[in-house]
Amino acid sequence: MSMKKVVVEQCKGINDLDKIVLRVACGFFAQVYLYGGQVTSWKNDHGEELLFMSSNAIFEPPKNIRGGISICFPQFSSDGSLEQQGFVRNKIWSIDTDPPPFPTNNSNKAFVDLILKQSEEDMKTWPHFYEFRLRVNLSPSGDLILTSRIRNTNSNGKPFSFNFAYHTHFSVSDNSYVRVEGLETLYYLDNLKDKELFTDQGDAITFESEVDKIYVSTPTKIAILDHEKKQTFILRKEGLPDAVVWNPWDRKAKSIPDLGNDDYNHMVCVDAAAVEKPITLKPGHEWKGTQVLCLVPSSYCSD
Ligand code: TA6
Repeated sequence: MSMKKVVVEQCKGINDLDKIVLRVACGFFAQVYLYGGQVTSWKNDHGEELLFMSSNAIFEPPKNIRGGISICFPQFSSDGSLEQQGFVRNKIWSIDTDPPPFPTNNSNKAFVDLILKQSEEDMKTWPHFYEFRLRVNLSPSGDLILTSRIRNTNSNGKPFSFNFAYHTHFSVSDNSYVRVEGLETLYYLDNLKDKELFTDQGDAITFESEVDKIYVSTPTKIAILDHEKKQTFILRKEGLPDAVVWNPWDRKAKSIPDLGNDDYNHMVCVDAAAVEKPITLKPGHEWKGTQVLCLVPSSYCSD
């Protein structure tokens, strides 16, 4: 029997785009494209895909890849002057061959460090120097850990402010079996009602129509339960106070060319984010934001 081992290898993906494949001994797998620094796949030890990828996803710059985990920086949603979710998901990242020391427990070698710095083009719309280091890490038990470290390297003494999101598309059996726990009774900005502030007294979030809510000041742990698959995603976050919950539902889905018409039923976005209040960084300072995804069997799903 072949001993499964830790694998970190660079290879070619769709349209010959470079990607890094991570595999750990327990059989979990993940892959991240240098284009966008985007995780496009996370599979369990049975090879089942845990992240949603649009059936119409376009793997061709400058169009962002619709699915997996989009890195949204320096903007999220369409408030500011930049393109909707910022520009870093439309850039080719590099492998960081000289990362500053960043502790990882010594058994955990299935990771890759990517880096992106400002480009001439970006400077026209966002005139700041930055270093964005992204570590994609698959723990020995298969947890998917994304750590972003963003440093302001302006030499003109100017601080900069930004919004951020790990725009995470979970693959689900069918939205009628899905509920999100951990955000009950919290305040949220409703993107479908001019970002007005609301709160629901209900219990878990369920999906019967389009949902586009920015929950503010949320707990560090959120659960996404799939009753049909009898599994739960646990999302843990640090440095990211908000959580965005999005499902386009049928009508909006039809208006999104790179989203299959029926795809909305098999996806839910829950994004660890900093949206309500921008993060401000002084030159020389660094911000860190982490999202950890783990998969657990659902005790909730009693037969
Ligand atoms: O989830 C928040 C949101 O900004 C929604 O308003 C919707 O636009 C979604 O993200 C999709 O964004 P994307 O840029 O991935 O098409």
